[in-house]
Amino acid sequence: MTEKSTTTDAGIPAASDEHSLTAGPDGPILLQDHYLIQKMAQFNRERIPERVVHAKGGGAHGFFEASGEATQWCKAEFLAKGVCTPVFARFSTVAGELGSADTARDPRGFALKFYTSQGNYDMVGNNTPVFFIRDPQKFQDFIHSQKRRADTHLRDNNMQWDFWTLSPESAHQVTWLMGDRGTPKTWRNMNGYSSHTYMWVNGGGERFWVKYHFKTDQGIECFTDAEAKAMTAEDPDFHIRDLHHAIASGDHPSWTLNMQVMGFEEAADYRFNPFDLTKVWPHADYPLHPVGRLVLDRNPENYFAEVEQAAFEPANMVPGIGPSPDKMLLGRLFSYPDTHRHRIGSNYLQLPINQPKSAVNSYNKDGSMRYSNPPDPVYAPNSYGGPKADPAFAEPSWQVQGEIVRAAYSLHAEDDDFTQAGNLWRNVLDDAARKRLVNNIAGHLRGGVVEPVLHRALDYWRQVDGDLGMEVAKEMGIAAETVS
Ligand code: HDE
Repeated sequence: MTEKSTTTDAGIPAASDEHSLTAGPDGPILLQDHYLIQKMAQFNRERIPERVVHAKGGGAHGFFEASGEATQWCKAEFLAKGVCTPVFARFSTVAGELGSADTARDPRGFALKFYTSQGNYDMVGNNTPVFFIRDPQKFQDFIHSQKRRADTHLRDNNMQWDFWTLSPESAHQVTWLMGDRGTPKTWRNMNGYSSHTYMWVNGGGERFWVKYHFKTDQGIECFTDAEAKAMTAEDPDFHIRDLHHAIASGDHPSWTLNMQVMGFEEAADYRFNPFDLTKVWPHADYPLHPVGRLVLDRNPENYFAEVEQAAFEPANMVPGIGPSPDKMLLGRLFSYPDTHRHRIGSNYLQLPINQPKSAVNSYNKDGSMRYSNPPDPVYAPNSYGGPKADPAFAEPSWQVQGEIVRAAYSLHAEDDDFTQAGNLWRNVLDDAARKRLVNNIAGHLRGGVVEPVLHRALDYWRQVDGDLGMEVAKEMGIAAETVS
């Protein structure tokens, strides 16, 4: 055998990478050509199901270094001063399939896996601080409206606007989506947000509600609609390529993690429902507190092994971190491990990219492709020194009450579907950004949106802000007074 000769997957040296085994040079191929059959069979089984959303993406390894500021609110070990925790990050679009373009107009996934000393902590966010809906019951339908029609298998702007205009809670996120943040220039030039509210618990047992803001240290940079569209043709893998090249050339991107912190008791009377995923907490109410820095400094060596099979789950919360009454977050706690069991297999956490770097002492065993099984005793309680649960790690909790019901959230003083979207238009965007927003909305509406959806869309923007509604109608060449 040469120092590195081809072998079968069983490690047996292979005689040829060119010729099948035949009876005589011109004869039939023999069934005993195990090497040929193995190659063909493996080739037919190379694809695993793509992610049902966020299929197209890229990732990198790095680390998170804590400043220690967070320990006043959270006892999680990885947030203590100077602790440096390995991280794997994956960025993605939402609606496009595996072969789609990186620079399509879409929110971007911002998924982080912290391999902490207390197990994996997965913060699975987006590049926008809010989301389209506030109840997981509508998520599957929302995604169906953003993807492909049943008849033509084509995406359809009319279908998208039909859903959005019949779901007015979407207005805040659609304003973000149709604005500059919908077309980030690179993943390095965008922020990441938990979007959800989580619970933090400090060493003294005090509870807080928090939101995460990963602010890019590279500065926010966005493509215009025209630039983003052109890049979808010029280089559909532009974002993957940019991140890989930056890291390979030593230009390591970083983000500063800032936290908004709300006192546990303040939630009930806050002017907005603090758990409603379509709402932000104005920074004037709850300022940002820097608590550490995320750096990405190592490219994956194998895309399929490290990126395609990476499995993030919001349910992976380490001691000191818990969920909140945010219905969307609670729905996600089920969905992610479920999708991994389907897409990768029941032992997905044993794959190197998903394996915690801390000890695993669970009683789970067997199942397809499991290769490290727990020793005896494989049950609890037991008299033979098996691992024991520790009540000190009881999950964070909050009071709940009320009869079982299907209903919208109870309203807080200033809760509605359009005010925060209007605030974005009035108080955050400058004139140039407003102009781009109007043009992007009109351009998307001109892409096949028809009555009755079209007039509903114009009215949707009128409710966000009267001026914005007028500008969109004008750009569409429709008399504003005809918009109800
Ligand atoms: Fe996801 N989402 N999601 N999502 N999501 C998935 O899990 C889901 C939501 C996000 O790079 C899936 O592994 C539900 C909000 C990212 O691998 C799936 C709901 C936010 C990624 C899933 C939401 C996200 C996903 C599909 C509504 C930002 C890619 C593939 C209740 C805060 C992670 C997968 C990666 C992926 C479910 C809404 C972010 C189907 C049910 C809100 C970044 O499980």
